[in-house]
Amino acid sequence: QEYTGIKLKVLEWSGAAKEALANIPALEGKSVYMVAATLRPETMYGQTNCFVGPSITYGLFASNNENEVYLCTMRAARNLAFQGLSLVERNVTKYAEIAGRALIGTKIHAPLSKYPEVYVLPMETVLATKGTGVVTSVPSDSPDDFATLQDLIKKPAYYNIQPEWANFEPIPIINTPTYGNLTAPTICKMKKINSQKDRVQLAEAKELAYKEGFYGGTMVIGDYAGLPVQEAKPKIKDALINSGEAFVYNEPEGLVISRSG
Ligand code: ZZB
Repeated sequence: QEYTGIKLKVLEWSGAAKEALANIPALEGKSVYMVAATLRPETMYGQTNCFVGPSITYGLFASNNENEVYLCTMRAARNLAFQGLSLVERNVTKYAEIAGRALIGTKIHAPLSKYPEVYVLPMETVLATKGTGVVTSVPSDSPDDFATLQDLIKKPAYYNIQPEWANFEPIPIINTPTYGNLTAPTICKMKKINSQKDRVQLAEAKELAYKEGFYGGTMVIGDYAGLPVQEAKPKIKDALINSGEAFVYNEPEGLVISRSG
């Protein structure tokens, strides 16, 4: 699976992260980027936050750029090391470890987003076994992201967040013939999805949103406004990579053990 690794620059750590990462000399003077794996680089204009799994353990790793440190799961760091993106080829250099829970409330800059500063928020369903364990959130076009944000907005105290961290409206970025310019909110409404816990409906919603966005979508924001998503997608991906805000991140296919041979 080929993803785009989006670099979300840490602007200000949450209180808990500040404490956990104090007194680590290797981090001094360096920029830390949370790395999010996405299949939809053309949606980066609509980022409203980033999600981490509260009980997932993340690491801060030396990258191939001496001024930059990457934050992701250990598993992803190993993949990065085999793709020439670590300090030492094929080797992982870990500076620190931190729980997802401690990252919540960290302020980040998400490239291309209409909102210059957004926050790290919790999502129960982030998989540690996929991508980087960091998920960038586009509620306009991802039903999972929209449903999770609705949960957080309804129960900020329960989820241990400040209401203002989730107070970012979905941004219209892609128009589709069937669902208009807020595809995910529209599908969630049609399917009566009320929470991130509605797993079955959300899986169907995701499938619909992917198909409709890719085959029927037209960009309504950014340098490629007016272009079909199919044409804009590779151009936006290349622009992000050329500006140093993203890189190609490959995920090896899971090992399939065949019983037949
Ligand atoms: C931004 C985005 C915008 C995404 C969108 C989707 C959509 P897939 O298809 O199952 O491989 N993702 C990435 N890593 C994880 C993880 N560890 N746990 C949970 N979710 C993860 O899923 C790939 C997508 O799932 C990625 O692309 C990411 O969210 C999320 F408008 O990035 B995406 C209709 C979907 N729209």
